[in-house]
Amino acid sequence: MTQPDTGARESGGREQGSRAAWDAGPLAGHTESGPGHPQQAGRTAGGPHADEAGDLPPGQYVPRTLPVLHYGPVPAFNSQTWDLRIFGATESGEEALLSWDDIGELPAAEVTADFHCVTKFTVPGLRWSGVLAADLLCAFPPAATVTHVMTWADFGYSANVRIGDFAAEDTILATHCDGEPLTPEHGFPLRLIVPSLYAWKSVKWVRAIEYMTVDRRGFWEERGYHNVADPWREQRYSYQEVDGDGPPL
Ligand SMILES: Nc1nc2c(c(=O)[nH]1)N[C@H]1C(S)=C(S)[C@@H](COP(=O)(O)O)O[C@H]1N2
Ligand SMILES: [Mo]
Repeated sequence: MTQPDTGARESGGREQGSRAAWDAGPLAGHTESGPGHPQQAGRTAGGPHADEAGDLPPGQYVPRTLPVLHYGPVPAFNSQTWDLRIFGATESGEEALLSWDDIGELPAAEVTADFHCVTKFTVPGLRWSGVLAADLLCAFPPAATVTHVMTWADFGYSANVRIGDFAAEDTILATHCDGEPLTPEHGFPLRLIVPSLYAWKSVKWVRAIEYMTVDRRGFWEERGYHNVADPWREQRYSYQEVDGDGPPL
């Protein structure tokens, strides 16, 4: 069940077939990894993590293992050339360009949260460490007029969130998950985690943060997925949007 675009594999007998990644939505490149992916060992539905989930958002279930989901290839990392660009409506009017070493200078923090994919799996109780988005906002302040933040990844993937969701106390730019450095397929070296929103907003391989004074749709938000994406309100698709949820499609 290899998908030509990513080489991703889907186990469990559900055929993704030759559906274009486009049509597959945030399920594109879906791999439910099985044995041979040691970072996922022990994360079973009947295990302790399931109990930590408590209430799940409507329509969600706890899967057997933590799937790997993304559109396109996994980027290579070079600590010498990697950078994080903070641009758009900054308070100072200047862009910032952070090196990998600069990231290590920012205050460290930890967040434990459930991870809700719009394809209906929830992975309970993941422990992310890195830099709180709120601390990044303090270190690199946006202009007072900023309403939304676009997070950009390698190869052009992007996701927009409201400034309030970005600044939320549990939104983190993660370098580690459950005490281990992120694996390449889960977003090494740096990924955004927005626990309050569906996981397509949790951009892997982050390379730029754009402060916006007007909302703009990201990759999946342009392709039929809800602009806001609150799992507790089951905001899955753009046809569910009401006035004020997002810019016109
Ligand atoms: N750069 C990038 N980040 C991404 C995606 C992607 O295609 N590209 N897919 C998103 C989706 S739809 C999900 S469900 C999660 C999956 O994260 P995981 O692979 O670590 O489980 O990553 C999100 N972040
Ligand atoms: Mo997803």
